[in-house]
Amino acid sequence: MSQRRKFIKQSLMGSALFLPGVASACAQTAEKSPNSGEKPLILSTWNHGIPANADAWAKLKEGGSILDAVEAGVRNTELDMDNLTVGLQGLPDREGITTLDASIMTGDGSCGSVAFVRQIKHPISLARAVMEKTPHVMLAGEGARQFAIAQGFPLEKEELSPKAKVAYEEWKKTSQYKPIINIENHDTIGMIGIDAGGKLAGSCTTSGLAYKMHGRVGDSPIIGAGLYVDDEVGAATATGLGETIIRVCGSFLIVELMRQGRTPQEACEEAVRRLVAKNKEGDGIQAGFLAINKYGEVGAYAIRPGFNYARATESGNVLIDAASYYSS
Ligand code: SD4
Repeated sequence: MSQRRKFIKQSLMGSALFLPGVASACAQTAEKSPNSGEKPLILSTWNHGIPANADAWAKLKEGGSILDAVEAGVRNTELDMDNLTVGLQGLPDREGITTLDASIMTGDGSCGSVAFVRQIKHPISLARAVMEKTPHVMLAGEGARQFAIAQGFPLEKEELSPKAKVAYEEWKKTSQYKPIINIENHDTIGMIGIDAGGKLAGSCTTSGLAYKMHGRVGDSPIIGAGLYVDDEVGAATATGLGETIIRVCGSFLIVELMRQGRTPQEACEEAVRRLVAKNKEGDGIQAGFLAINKYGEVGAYAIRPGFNYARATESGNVLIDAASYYSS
């Protein structure tokens, strides 16, 4: 068993919430309760969120800011060779080139992102550099790569990871362009966190849709789609078929619904309803949202079953199944 898998297993076994049914039930009731929030709190998408949360938590505990924490957390996933949807080991586009998208944001409105970037191992740190060292929010493609070089980021050799290479060779046999996402292929990490004092930050990083058109950019680097954070209200992040999330400005929508008084859970559910109504992609699609409000209450909801998230607080780091719009 790999270290990562072992860690996940241990984390689950150490928790009272490790039975999926129990976990969902607890999440449901806890999320509806107005006084259930816990701070600090780190949430992230999918089961690789467990080790990512652990790194984010460690960063907070050693005195890092919530921004440092959400950057450190997803850097873990960017190096995870088993994850084919994040980092340079991710599945390539149709041309066989892996291109990455990432964004980072803090609750005061500061944000940075990179899109369609190549050869950079930690696009989340490049997104942070865009936020902190340029007057811009977003850099894309060759410009992002040039900026990375200027900032001293090492340029990695452009070659597919062993697992991605096998998968790409297999895909090329039919070259079928069918953007199924999050049923067979998922794993983007979106992370949102709140510190003990109520400051919020979030991060999101992905290699995007497998076998996408060269140049395709998803929701993850788009502020308001894949990620949105506002200290006055809360934060949200998204995973799933980016086109569907961009159409409803998913993360911004959730934060605005919370601003109008919805709980994080109600806001995520409304965003999924909106997404289903506005998208004609048909049956096979998946997208999921995670949200927290400034009190540390949590929401999570997806189009269909299978979406889970990791939640780290002082009481542990646990994996929770999200509820969904469709039952299958
Ligand atoms: C994208 N939202 O590029 C990303 C993909 C994803 O889990 O979330 N995969 O559309």
